[in-house]
Amino acid sequence: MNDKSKIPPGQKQTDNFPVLHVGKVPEFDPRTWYFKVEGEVENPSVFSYEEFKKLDAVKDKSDFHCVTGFSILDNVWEGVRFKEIAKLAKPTKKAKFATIFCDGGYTTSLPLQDLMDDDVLFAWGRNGEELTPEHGFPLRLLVPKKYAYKSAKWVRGIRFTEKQELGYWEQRGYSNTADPWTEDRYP
Ligand SMILES: Nc1nc2c(c(=O)[nH]1)N[C@H]1C(S)=C(S)[C@@H](COP(=O)(O)O)O[C@H]1N2
Ligand SMILES: [Mo]
Repeated sequence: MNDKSKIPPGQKQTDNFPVLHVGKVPEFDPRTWYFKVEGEVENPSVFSYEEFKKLDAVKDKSDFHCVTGFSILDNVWEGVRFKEIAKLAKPTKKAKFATIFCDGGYTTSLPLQDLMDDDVLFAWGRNGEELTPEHGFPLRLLVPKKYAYKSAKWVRGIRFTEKQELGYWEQRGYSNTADPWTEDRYP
């Protein structure tokens, strides 16, 4: 479906799902995989794969905008909301940002305010199917309101912080606000 009102300026809609990342797709072993929550929280924790999959999951439809210019509308993601994990972790009063870290060293970070939105998910499924490894299986972040370099693949944990730690692309000159509607591509 073509819905021009949902395509931000300078973007083109695509119906396929391009694969884009730096480095190689990491190996996944459900017996050794874990998800770590650390930093400015009252309850630091480590979830096994089995434990993570038992958290309250939701389905949420949202759009995906890559800074290189493609947009994919109406993806139905399945996973756990960021705010569900924050509820368990209990960020301290000092916590204002979170860094999402991934297998292979990729990172991104956002103000907690943005991450607490209902559409921010740690997802394992899209449109009724399990994500492929290339698209981030077993777990990727989705931050639909931001350019997709904030939607980190192969996520292994969250670090709540008082000050923002710039992410991989943000350190390399991409906009830290990353708002597709105002074309925050570069600073
Ligand atoms: N771990 C990791 N996550 C990543 C990236 C990456 O290089 N490494 N690239 C980002 C960028 S720039 C984009 S556009 C999307 C692409 O996601 P896709 O390959 O599922 O389309 O992943 C994001 N997440
Ligand atoms: Mo991207």
